[in-house]
Amino acid sequence: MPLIFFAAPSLWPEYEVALPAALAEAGIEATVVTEAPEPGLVDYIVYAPSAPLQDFTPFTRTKAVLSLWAGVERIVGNATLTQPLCRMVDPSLTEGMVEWVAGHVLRHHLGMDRHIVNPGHVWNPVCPPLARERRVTILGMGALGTACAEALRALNFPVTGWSRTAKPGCLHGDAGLEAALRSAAIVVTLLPKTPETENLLNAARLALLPAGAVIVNPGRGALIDDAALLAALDAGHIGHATLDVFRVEPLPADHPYWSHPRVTVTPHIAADTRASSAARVIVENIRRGEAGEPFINLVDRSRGY
Ligand code: NDP
Ligand code: OXD
Repeated sequence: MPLIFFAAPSLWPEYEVALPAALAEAGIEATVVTEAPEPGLVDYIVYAPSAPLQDFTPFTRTKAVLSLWAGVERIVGNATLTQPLCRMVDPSLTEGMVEWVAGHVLRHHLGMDRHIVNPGHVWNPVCPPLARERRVTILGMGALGTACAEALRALNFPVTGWSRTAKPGCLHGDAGLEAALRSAAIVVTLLPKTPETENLLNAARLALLPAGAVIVNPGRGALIDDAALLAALDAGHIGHATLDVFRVEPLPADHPYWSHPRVTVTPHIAADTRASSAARVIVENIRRGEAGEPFINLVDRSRGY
């Protein structure tokens, strides 16, 4: 019977029903513990960045570390973590991200703010263009970027995708990035944080965007050079930035993003990992581990995501 160490105590109240239920559904008998057990006996570790566990060396028998988060930048570089690391790819998380991205893209596309906040009661009949006339660029065409692209295309937005590797219908490389930015009315960043993506949207790249372009970032704060973004907003080159993720979270009270009139801050809520569906993803990997099948959602350490 596998021993599972649920190493994120603050999340246990959400998972204490969901995880046993998913194990029972899969017909897996397992012992789940939340207190640090004898490390040499642990088969699987369920992990979130809030977990105090940092040294994985003693977990000699552990078959996989299963992350409750999609982004693994806070654990992927841990030199003591030599066990397979799987990240969270979950239909409910994807669904949440699609809704958040579509909502914020539509807000900017339709100019909703003009009518929602209109203290002067100004009759200002500015009709938005059709979605088909507004190109959205998505940087990062993985699980989340691909689903967002599909939803936005269903609304008629022309979507340009950009990713690290070449794939059909998707740009890549520096020239691809330049083309993707030059044509974007709205940019959605859904990249992982890695050494290659840090400060990807720097002053030079922001300057490639057409004047008035909008940035929507539910990826990671470090993808954007904050000072360069603030300068581009102040210069009027960037029309608005809707930001869900930040270098420091919670965003410090004195951060200029809070008070900038053309920045919307949301508190890292774009896509939550929901216990009932995430537990099934975790359990599927435990099933695979026990059956000797390859894990899903395995992180490639050399790529960092
Ligand atoms: P995936 O790993 O499925 O996709 C990542 C995408 O980024 C891939 O298309 C990949 O390219 C691309 N990419 C990675 N590095 C580079 C690079 N150097 N240059 C160009 N493209 C690159 O991740 P997900 O879609 O599941 O998640 C994306 C990110 O979203 C997470 O890492 C996390 O940071 C964030 N997130 C935020 C949440 C929130 O609530 N705000 C919730 C969940 C996730 P390729 O396809 O070629 O590999
Ligand atoms: C995640 C996140 O990576 O919530 O899962 O940002």
